[in-house]
Amino acid sequence: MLRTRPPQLARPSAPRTRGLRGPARLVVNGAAKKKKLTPPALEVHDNPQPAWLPRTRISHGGGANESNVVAVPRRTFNADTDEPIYAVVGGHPEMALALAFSRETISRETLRALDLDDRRRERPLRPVLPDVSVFAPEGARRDVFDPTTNARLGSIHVASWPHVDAAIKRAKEVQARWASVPGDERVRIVLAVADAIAKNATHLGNLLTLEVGKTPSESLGELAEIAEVAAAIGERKDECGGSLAYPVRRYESRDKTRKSLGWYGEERALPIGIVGKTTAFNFPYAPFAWGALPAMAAGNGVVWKPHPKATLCAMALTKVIDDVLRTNGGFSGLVTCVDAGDDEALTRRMWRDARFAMWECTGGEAMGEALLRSLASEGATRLGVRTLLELGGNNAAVVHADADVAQAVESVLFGATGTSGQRCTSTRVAYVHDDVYNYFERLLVAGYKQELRIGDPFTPGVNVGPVFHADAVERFKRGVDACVKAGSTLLCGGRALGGNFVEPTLLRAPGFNHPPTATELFSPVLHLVRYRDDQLGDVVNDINRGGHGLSCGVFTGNEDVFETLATTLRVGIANLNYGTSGAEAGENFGGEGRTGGGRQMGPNMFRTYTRYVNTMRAPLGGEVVHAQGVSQKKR
Ligand code: UN1
Repeated sequence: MLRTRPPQLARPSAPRTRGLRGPARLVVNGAAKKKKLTPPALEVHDNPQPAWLPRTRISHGGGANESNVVAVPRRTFNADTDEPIYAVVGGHPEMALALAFSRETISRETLRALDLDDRRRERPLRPVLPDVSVFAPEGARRDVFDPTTNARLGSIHVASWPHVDAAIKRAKEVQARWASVPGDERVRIVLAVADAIAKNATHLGNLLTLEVGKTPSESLGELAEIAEVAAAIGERKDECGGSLAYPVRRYESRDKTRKSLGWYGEERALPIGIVGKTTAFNFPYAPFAWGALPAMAAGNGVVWKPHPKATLCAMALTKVIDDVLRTNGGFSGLVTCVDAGDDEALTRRMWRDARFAMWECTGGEAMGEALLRSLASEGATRLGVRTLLELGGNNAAVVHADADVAQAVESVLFGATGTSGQRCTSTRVAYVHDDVYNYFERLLVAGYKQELRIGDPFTPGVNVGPVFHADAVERFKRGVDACVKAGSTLLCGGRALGGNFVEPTLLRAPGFNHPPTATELFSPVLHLVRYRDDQLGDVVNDINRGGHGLSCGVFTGNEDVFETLATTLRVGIANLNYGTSGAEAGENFGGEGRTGGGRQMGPNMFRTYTRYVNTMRAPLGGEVVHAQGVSQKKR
C-alpha cells in the first residue's frame, strides 16, 4: 500500500517503573546506543528452486517451518535483563514503531500516555470527555482484553441511554456553533486534528496492536490512511466555503424570461447535522476518520459507536480529536464516542434517534441489515435519514496467463494473510490461468510455508497476529471444515493453534460454482480456482455470483483483459497488477451489492454530508413569472 509520509515516532520518555533496572535503552536506525537490537536475519536464496519469489529472492529468516509459529512471548523481549528497548527502525518507515518493548511495558506505557490506564487507580476508565459522561461514570463494567495474550487491558463502565442522550445533545449544541465557522478555519482545525493523530501515532499504533492484534506495521498503516484522507481534504478545501461558513453557488435561470428580468439562482451547501458512525473491530481508526474528518470539514458533528472489541482505540482517538477541538475554539464534544458494549438494544435506539441525519457504518452484513430494519421500523419519520454502508467483501484476484507470477504471488499472499485475513479487502479467492497455475500454486505454497510468521505481533518478524476473539477462532474452524466437506483440497494450514491463533489456510477449489468461494469467511482462508483461456467470462460470473462487490486485483499485461474485468465485475475497486487489500485513502472507497453500495472519501467527500438548499431569486416587487412559464391569466 502506498504510504505518504509516515507518522514520525516520538521518542518515548524513559519509564521509571518498579522492577525495571535503569532507564530504557534507545535504538535509533538500527544502531543501539548501548546494546544492539538484533533484527531477524534476512536470507538470500541462491537456488531459486523452490525459492520463494525468484524476483526478490529474500526470505525473512528461517527455512520452511512446519507451523510457522513464532512462540507467543508473554515475557519481555529482553528477558535476561528485563530492560525495555525502544527501537526506531530506520529506512523502513512502516516499521517505525517501538517494537522491542516488553508487552507489559508497552501496554502500561501506551495506556498511560493515552490516559487510558485504569490499573494505577484501580478503578474503571474515566469518561473520555470530562464534561460529557460518554463512558458512564457508574453502572455496569466490562473488561477489555488483548487478543494476543488474553490479558485484561482495562475496564469500562458501559454507557446507558442517559449518557448516550447527553452525548448526542452536546454534539448537537456544539455543531450549531461549528457550522457557522468559516470553511477555511474548519479545514484548518480538521488538519490540526490529523496532525495530532500523526503525532500520537506511536501510542495509537501500539494500542491498536494491543487491542486488536494487528502487527505494528499494519497499525501504523491504518494511521497513515488518516494522513492520506487529510491530504485529500487539504486538496479540496475550497469546497468547504472558504471565508464563508458554507459554499454558495450562483447560477443563471435557464428560463429566458426570468433571465431577462434579472432572476438568478443560488445553491447553499449546508451541513446535514449529526452523523452517526459505527466501526468494525478490525479497522477502528481509518474508516472512522475517512468519514468523520470530511464530515467535520463540511460543518457536521459526529457521534461514534465503535465495535466493543476495539473501544479503547476509539476512546484514545476521540480524546486526541477532542483535545484539538477544545483548544481551537472550544468545540469539545463535536466529535464524541459512546460505548454501547454488547447492548444491541442501545445501539438500535441510537440508530432510530431522529437527531441523527445520517448513519455511516462499517461492519458485517448482519449489522447492515439490522440498521436498515431499525430505520424502517420507525416508519416515515426516518425516511430522510441517509445511510452509507461498507460491509465487507469476498474479494478475488485474477492471475492471467501473462502475469508476472512472482508479483501476483506476493500480492495474493499479503492480501490473504495480512491482518490475519480480517480486512474487508482481504483476498479470499484467486482465479489463476491454466498456463501459470502450477507454478503459481507451487510458489504460493512455498510462500505460506516460508514467509509467514505467526505470533505476538510485537515480535519482530511476525507478520500474522491473532484473530480478534475466540469466536473468530470457532468461525475459522467451522469454516475450514465446511470448505473441506464441500470438496476443497487443503494445501496449507487449516489448524487452530491455541489461544486466538490460527494457521493461514490455502485451499484448492474443485472448480467454478464451488459454494465456499461465494461466502465471505472473515478469516485467513484463501481458495485457488483454475481457469482456461476461454473461461474469462465464467470467472466474472463466478466472482459476481456471490453478490459482494468491494475489490479485485487483476494481474496481466493485457489491457483488454483488464478492461473487461474492471468493467464487468461489480466492484468498487479494480486494481491492476496489485492485490485486493488496502484502500487508496482519499479516493472513493466502498463497493456494490452486499458490500453496501456506499463510497467514503473521493470526489464526493463533502457532498456526502451536505444538504443543498436551492433558491431562485426574483427582484422585490418585480414581475411574476410562474414555473415553466405557465399562464394563469383568464383570456
Ligand atoms: C484497507 O484495507 O486499507 O474493514 C481498509 C475493513 C475496511 C477498511 C479496509 N473497512 O477492512
